[in-house]
Amino acid sequence: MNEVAARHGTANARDVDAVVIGAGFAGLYALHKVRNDLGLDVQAFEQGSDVGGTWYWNRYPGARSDTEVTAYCYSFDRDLFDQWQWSQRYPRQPEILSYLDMFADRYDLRRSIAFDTTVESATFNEQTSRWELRTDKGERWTAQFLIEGVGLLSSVNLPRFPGQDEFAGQMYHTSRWPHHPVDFRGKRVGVIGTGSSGVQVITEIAPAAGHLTVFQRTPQYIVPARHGPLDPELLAKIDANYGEYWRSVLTSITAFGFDESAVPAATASEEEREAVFERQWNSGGGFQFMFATFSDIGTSREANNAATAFIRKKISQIVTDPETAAKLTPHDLYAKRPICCDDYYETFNRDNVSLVDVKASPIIEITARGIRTEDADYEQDAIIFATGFDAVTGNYLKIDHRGRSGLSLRDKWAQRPRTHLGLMTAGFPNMFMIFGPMGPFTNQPPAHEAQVNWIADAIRAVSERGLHVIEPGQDAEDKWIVTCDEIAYGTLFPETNSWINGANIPGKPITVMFYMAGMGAYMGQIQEAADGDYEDFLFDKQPVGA
Ligand code: N01
Repeated sequence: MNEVAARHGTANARDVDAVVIGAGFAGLYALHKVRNDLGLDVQAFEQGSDVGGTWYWNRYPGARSDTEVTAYCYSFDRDLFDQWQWSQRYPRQPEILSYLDMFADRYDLRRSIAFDTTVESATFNEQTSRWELRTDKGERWTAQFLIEGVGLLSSVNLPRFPGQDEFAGQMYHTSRWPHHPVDFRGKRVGVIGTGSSGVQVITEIAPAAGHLTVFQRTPQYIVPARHGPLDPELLAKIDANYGEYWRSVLTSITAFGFDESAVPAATASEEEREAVFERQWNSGGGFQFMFATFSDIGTSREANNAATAFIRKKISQIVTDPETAAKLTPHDLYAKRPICCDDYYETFNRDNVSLVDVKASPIIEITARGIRTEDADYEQDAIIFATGFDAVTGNYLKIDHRGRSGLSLRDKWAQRPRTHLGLMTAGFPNMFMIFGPMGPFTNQPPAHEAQVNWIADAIRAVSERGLHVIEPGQDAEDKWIVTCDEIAYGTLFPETNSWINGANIPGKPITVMFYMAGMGAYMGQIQEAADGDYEDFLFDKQPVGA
């Protein structure tokens, strides 16, 4: 028995080269990359009972991608891209889950994944330079490399209202939806929350529900998605020039695969602006409305005002009851993660749908019979929480990470999360994050691939040098934080509160959590870090006697 292992309680631990946490889009690709391409011995852990991550958990009615699916998939395997036939422009959750199922089978990934398993702690042992992990099953593992794809939007935010446990009906959270169909026909259903999840579930169940009451705290700008079949012309274009398509995704701002505008709104006349917004409204897409119309909606107050005035006008035209229209109309900036959904405002013209403004009259308790606000009681048979996530940092901080000298990640990130390139954090050697804080604010699958490729190259660089450990220098991390802050404060996003800056979770630090300069610029940054021979990083050899 290794003395060090005995001292650290890892005598019965199983040793692997790398551990991957998470089996969603990011974790599956990481597992494939480091096990099948690099040839490492890898163990993956996943809390769910199967693969899928976000798409495993978010099974609520109406759940679907709002990214054009040609950019919401893996790019590295051209045959896979050609063989998999997506049915729609924005596929529904079951279709995306089937895709990830198929991906896991195609690369024989399941045999390396322990499902229904939560990693509770990860401790870096400085004597062995290995991570020691403990799972909720009481198992212990050690690994040289730790790769975490734990999900940007995965840690559930379930507010606690007084009396919640007394409710006699059914309660659901969109992100922990049962695996069996839920029948809302004829039922009185209350939905709390009107973000991306809320608007999808609201529009989907409204036709079936007996009565649907929407409890809205903050109105949002919601543009149509325009669901429909995939555009054959787009497919033909990608087919003819596959490499060029993905290069354009990776050099764009959003990585969504659409043509982004280079035209500032101020260069267009009011009539031209109207025409551009109208065209986009009719062709659909939330990120498209923000980034394909004009180049500066997210950075110029005037451009932003033009966009919001257009959407406000649409709300007033669509919603027939002026009081409901007024409640649905936002007056703040359009600077949150954009939302798109078909028939959202139209849904409030239905006789069986009503809207309650819970900012004006807050929810004070949940009773056995329903939801009580300051002004009224709303009896419900079912309540759906569409209240989102402790985003970006939530799942990282659930794991008790201890880096060098026992440094706790929770302590290190107490004021704000700190990383270098969204990939690593100083003092936590060989620990890689996929979509960690201060990563790019973009469509995720292409960014996951880019980050995992970078991680695989970094692991290769460690072994090619005959060394054992890589970690970011403190200076590099400090500079990255300043860079992220400067870029974010050059946009309008910090001026609104949402999960993007942590403001949706009471007590969470409100701070910049993304690199907001876009995918192309981010690719430049991570390539520079590797091409510059990792000069921002520290390497170390394996301790003698380990
Ligand atoms: O969560 P959210 P989400 N009392 O945080 C309200 C991705 N996603 O799950 O705005 C009353 O956006 C809260 O109100 P307010 C996507 O990136 C993508 O909808 O804080 N209300 C808000 O209305 C998205 O941005 C898709 O005042 C409370 C809502 O709950 C991200 O996930 C689909 C409350 C939460 O909205 C998060 O979206 C779904 C309380 N105590 C999700 N607490 C696609 O289409 C919270 N709220 C791809």
